[in-house]
Amino acid sequence: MTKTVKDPTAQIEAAPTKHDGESDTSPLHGAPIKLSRRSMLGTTALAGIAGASSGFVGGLITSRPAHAQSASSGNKPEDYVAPGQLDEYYGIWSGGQSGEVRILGLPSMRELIRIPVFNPDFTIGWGITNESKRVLGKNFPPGGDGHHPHLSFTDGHYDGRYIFINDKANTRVARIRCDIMRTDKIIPIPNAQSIHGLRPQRVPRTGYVFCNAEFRVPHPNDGRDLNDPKKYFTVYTAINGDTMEIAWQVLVDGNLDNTETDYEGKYSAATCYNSEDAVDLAGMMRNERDWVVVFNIKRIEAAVKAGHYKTIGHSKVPVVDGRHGSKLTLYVPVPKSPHGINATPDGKYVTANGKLSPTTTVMSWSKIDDWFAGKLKEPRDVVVAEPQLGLGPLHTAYDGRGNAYTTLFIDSQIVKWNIDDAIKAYQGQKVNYIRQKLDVAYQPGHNHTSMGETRDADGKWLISLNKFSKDRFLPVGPLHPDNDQLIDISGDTMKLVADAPVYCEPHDCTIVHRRFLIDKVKRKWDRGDPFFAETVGMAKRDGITLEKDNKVIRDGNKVRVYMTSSAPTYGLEEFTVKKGNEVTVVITNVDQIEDLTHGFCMANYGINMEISPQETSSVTFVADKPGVHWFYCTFFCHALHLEMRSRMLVEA
Ligand code: CUK
Ligand code: CUA
Repeated sequence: MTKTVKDPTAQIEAAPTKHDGESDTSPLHGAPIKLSRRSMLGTTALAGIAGASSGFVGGLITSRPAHAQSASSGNKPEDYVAPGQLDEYYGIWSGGQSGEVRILGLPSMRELIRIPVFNPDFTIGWGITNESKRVLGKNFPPGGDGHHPHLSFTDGHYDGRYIFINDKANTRVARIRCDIMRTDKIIPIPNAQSIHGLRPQRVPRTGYVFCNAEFRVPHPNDGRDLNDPKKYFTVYTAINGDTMEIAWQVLVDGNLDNTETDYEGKYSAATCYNSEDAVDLAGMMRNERDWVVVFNIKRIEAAVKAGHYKTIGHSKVPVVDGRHGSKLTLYVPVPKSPHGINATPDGKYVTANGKLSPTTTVMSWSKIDDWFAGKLKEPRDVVVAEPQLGLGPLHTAYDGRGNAYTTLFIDSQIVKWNIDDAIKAYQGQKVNYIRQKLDVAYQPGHNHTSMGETRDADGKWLISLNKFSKDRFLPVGPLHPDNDQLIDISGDTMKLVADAPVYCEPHDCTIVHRRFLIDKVKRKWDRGDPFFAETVGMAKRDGITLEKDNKVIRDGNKVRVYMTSSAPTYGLEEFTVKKGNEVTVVITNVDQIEDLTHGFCMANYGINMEISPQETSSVTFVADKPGVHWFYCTFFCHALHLEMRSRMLVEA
C-alpha cells in the first residue's frame, strides 16, 4: 500500500447545505423538519438505485482527474513521516474478502504487517503449520469475509489485549492477540448465518463481544421450512471475549446489520434493514421505517440465569426470546433500512444512519434508560435528533469535540455536523447543524476517526474507506483497488491529505494511538508462549529440549524431526524417512536477535513456515515422494542465507 501526494482538489463546500424546494414535512420524522425534494426518494426510486447494477455509480460520481502535486511549496504534507520515524497511530484494517487483518501506520498509511485470520497464508504458513491449524480447525474453509475489526476495551479505553473480527462468509468470529499480532481463536457461531456487525463491550470491559447474524434462516437450519420465510429468524450473539465461548443469544424480529455498545455496560444495539422479513430486494425496502433493536444486557443475563431460554438443534447455547413484546429489548422505529450504528465518545448518544433515508437518527442512552424504566410511552421517545445530512448515510465517526462525520455513499461525500445543534434543530430551533461537506473519491462506506470509538477520541484524523477508486490510480486491470482517504480533521475544516489504494475490500478500520499498543507488542517470542505450548508438550513427551536438541524420533509410521535454527544453519544437515511416513518437523529458532526470522520450505511439498526469534513452529505432512528433498530458509537472515538448507532423504 503506497500513499500518494496531497490532493489539491479537495473541495470544501460551504455550509449550510442548500435545501432547494423545501416544502415537505417528512413522513419519516417525529418532529417537523423540512426535507429537500431530492431527499424524498420513494421506494420506487430507491429500488432504481439499489437495482442499477451498472449505471448508478458511474452516473452519480463525476470523475475528477488525478492531480499530481507539485512539490514546489516545500511544505511537508500533514501525513509526512520521515524515514526512520515511527507513525503516531496504528491503523487496524479489515482485509475484507482476503480474510486477513492489516496493520498500517498512520498518518503515513504505510502497511506494516498482515495478520492472516480466516485465510491461508504461505508467508508465515497460516493454514500449514500445526499451530495455525489448531486455531483454524481441521477442515477450515478457504477464507472469510472480514468487516469489523475492533479492539478490546477496559472502561471505554483501548486496553491493547485483543482485536476481534467477524467472518460474514462463514459465520465465525476470530480473536487476534495484540502482543504477537496473531490470531489465537476462531469460533463458529451456532443458530446463525453470516456474522456481520461486531462490537466489543466497552464498559466495564470486554467482556462480551456482541455480533449480529445478518441472514434470517429456519431454526434449526437443517432442511426444514425451506420456503417458509415466516419461519426464518436471526439471532444476536454475546461471546465471552476471555474464553471465546458463546454466552447467550437473543432471538429477534427482522434481520440484523451493524451493532454498537454503550459506555455504561447496560445496553447494546443493532440496526435492522429488513423489518419486512422479505426475501427479495423490493420487499426489503417496502417499509419507510425499519428499526434499531436495543438489548438490555442485565435483563438478558437475568433471563438466562432464571432458565427462561430455549436451545436450538444440537447447540447448547441459551437463546432468549427478544422479539416484539419482550421485556429484554426495545425496538426503535428508524428510517429507512438503517445501516451503521455508532455511539458518541461522550457516552450520551448513539446514531443510526438511514442509508435509504437522508437522515441519521440520534438516540439518547439515558432516554433508553427511561424507556426500560417505563417512564416513556413510545419507543420513538428515545430519539433526540434526526438531522438531514445527504444521500446514503452509512456510518458516523466522532471527533470528541461534539462533531460527527457521516459518510454519504450516494453523494460521495463526508458530512461534518454538530450533534448539539442537530438536537436543537429537532426541538424546533432554527440552527444549522451542517458544518461542512467534503467530496471523497468515491462512494464511502465506513469512516473512522482517530480514537473515535473510545473515551479518548482525539479528533485528529479521519479515514474515509471508499468503495471505488475509478481514475485515482494507475490502471491495474478491470478490478480496481479501493481508495482509503486520509482526512485531517484537527482544524475547523476537513482537509483531504492522502489517497491510499488498498486491496478489496476493507469495510472498516480502527485508528489507535500508539501509546495504547506500542509497549504491549512483543518484539520476539517468549519461550513459554501458549501459541505453541501444545508443540512444546509433544516435545516434552519425546524427551526433547527444544532449545538445544536436534533429534529424530521414530514412532511406528510417524517420524518427529526436532531441530533448531540459528543463522545460517538448521540443527540437522539431513534426516531420513521412509515413503509414506507421516513426518512432523518441529523447528525452534534459537536466535535471540530481534527481527532475525528464519523460514522452513520443503521443496515440492507445498510447505513453508516462518520461525521468528524464540518461536517454535511445526508442520506435519506425508512423505509421499521418494528422493532427495532440500529444505531451505525462506527469510533472508544472513549473508549465507542461501546456504541455509539441508536435505530430507525419502527412501522408496
Ligand atoms: S458494513 Cu460495509 S460499508 Cu460490513 Cu460495517 Cu457498512
Ligand atoms: Cu535463515 Cu535465511
